[in-house]
Amino acid sequence: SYNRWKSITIEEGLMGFFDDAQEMLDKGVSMAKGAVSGVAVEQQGFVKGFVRLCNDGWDQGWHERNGGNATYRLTPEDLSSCRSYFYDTPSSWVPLGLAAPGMRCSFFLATRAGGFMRNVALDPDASLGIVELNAEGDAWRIVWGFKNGGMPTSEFASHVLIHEARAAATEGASRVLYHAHPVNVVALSAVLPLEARTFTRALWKAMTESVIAFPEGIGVVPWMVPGGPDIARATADLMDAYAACVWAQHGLFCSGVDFDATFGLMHTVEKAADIYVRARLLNGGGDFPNTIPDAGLRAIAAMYGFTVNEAFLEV
Ligand code: 2HA
Ligand code: ZN
Repeated sequence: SYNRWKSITIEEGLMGFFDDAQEMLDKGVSMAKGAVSGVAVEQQGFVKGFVRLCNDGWDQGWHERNGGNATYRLTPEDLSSCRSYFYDTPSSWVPLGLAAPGMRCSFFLATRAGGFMRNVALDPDASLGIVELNAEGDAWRIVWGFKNGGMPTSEFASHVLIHEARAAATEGASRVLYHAHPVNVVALSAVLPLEARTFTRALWKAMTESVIAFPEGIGVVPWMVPGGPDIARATADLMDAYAACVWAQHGLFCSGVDFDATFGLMHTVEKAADIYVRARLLNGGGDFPNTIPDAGLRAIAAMYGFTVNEAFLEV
């Protein structure tokens, strides 16, 4: 046949064996643990979406070294399709350092403390884990992943408290939290007054898409020590009102109903910051003459039928 001389790679040659072996392994796990879905945790849609977000963030240059972290709050359906793969014996309970009673008994997929975003796709069950919150919402334990000894991100307390705030603000719709270190947002925090209105107006007026992506504006937390309960409370207080919040001299926190919305928000805020920074540089560092007028921002909202935060517009 004409296929006779078709060349294949060594990997394609090996794949046949690999598929058979994988199928047997999967069956073994399912039978041993009584799986209902038969779809391993790594193959679940929400885990694939999470891994893709981490990898895309790395590709964007937002995650030097162990910079950045992410969490996803599981739905009841996610939980029932994964539960059979959870550890027979979870880790012991670890205090969260604060209480988020609104998040009691929730399960979160989380990046690993000290993990590098560039490695997540290579090794999801070591780079990621699923963590359960106790009935008081003040302690967690590992039920899946963090293979070879690991624990959730150093910002886990922030994540849980912000999830609580965002879930309350969105009637439970918000599920994804993503923290990154995008260069232009951090650079802007060196020169702009560290408050929500100034930051929001700079980004809204520099790029048309901004007001559509974050019509409520973005919050700004002044520089604080990361990883502790104080920055967690300060951020959660602001993200009551905003889906995104800048950490001065550090990075950006974004939330959303799914991975696309959350990644897209991070991307849009950073792109607007990039344009703003370039425009100031082109103009010798100062304010530049051509920006979207406030009436124009109102007109975009009217045309597309959303509400813009009037407190950040001039009358
Ligand atoms: O996960 O980005 O803020 C590492 C960090 C801490
Ligand atoms: Zn950080």
